[in-house]
Amino acid sequence: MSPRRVATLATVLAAVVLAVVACSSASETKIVVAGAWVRPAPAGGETAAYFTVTNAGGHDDVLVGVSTPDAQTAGLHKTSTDASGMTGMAHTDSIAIPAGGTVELKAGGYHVMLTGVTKDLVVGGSIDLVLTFEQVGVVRVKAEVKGG
Ligand SMILES: [Cu+2]
Repeated sequence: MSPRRVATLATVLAAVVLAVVACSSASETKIVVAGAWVRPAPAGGETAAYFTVTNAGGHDDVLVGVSTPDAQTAGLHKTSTDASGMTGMAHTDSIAIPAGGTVELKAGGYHVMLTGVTKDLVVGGSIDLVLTFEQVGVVRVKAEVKGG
């Protein structure tokens, strides 16, 4: 082969590799967790943590679990208001994160419930959250302690 043909072949191969990479990443699930924060609480107390999950990939995913080294228990909860106006919260096993969608955990909706926090959570501090998704597996995030 002439050097020119080799160069052409290399270019074609590079293009093929790039196309394959682009294809596989477009079809994979891509989960981004942003803006994680937790309400202040005294050591031993309970509190709630919030964050936004974006699924930038082409497959649905499901948040199936949460844990933290910074509290005795951590669980997924949902706050809702019933027909009579009573607000309560209940454990939920999972939160669906549809392909291309964003799910916000926020006051009045989904949240991470923490009980028995192992240290005083004061503004400026942080805790570690370990989130488990059905497709992408474990995602670790730092939640900043914030008022509000
Ligand atoms: Cu709760």
